[in-house]
Amino acid sequence: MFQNVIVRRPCRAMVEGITSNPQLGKPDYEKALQQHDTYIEALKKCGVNVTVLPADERYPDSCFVEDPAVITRKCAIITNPGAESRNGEKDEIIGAIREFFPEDKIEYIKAPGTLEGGDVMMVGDHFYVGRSARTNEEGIRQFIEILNKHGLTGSEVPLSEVLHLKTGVNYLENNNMLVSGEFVEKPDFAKYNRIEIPEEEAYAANCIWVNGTVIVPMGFPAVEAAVRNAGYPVILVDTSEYRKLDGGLSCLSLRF
Ligand code: CIR
Repeated sequence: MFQNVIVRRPCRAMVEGITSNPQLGKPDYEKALQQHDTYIEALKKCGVNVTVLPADERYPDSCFVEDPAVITRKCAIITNPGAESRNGEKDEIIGAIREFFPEDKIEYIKAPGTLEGGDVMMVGDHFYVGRSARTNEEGIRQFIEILNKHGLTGSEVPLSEVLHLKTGVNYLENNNMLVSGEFVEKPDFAKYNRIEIPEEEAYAANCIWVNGTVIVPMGFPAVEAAVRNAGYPVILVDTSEYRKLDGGLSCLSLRF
């Protein structure tokens, strides 16, 4: 169960955020704020306390708080984001982490290691880590060493197509996993009950389980139906403005 969630309000500079999909257009800031409100409401309905950090205009992508930190049951890990324009976000998330973790439970990924939280998927006490354009071999080595120190385990999953691991695969607890694209056939995930996402709805592989409920992006009927069929209550949240920056539901929060 999760008790807490940390989010950060999107900033006006988000229109300059990194994107691999410029053809979707720039995000509409007012709409993004409304969608963020709805996202926070959905989380609250799932019974978590939500800490809302203020917008930070220096970092266009800073609403995607999942990337500068990873929070486990045992410790918090401040990452070292591989995207240069985002790297400084790690220094801005520490204050919020310190509200919940003592100093000896806060760990750091250090250069030359890079790692972004979007590449980390938690399955109980095991963490899958995507080796991506943002997360390198040394970052993964440090991360797994930290996990082991705290009695947790981790393993590397090479990526070839997607930005982050959780762009294409997400764990819904109870052995259920949403998989799309390159993750459908990965042996790493063969032991799970894989719910395969049709290619045209691949964006919606990024759903989040929060205390029994699954939050699903709005506008992806096949994924919504599949998640309901798996037995979960569903809350839909429109994330259209975040999608324009390659961001989804998981990217917008730290859940612990
Ligand atoms: C980026 O490229 O870093 C942002 N525009 C999107 C980050 C998405 N975060 C995530 O998947 N965890």
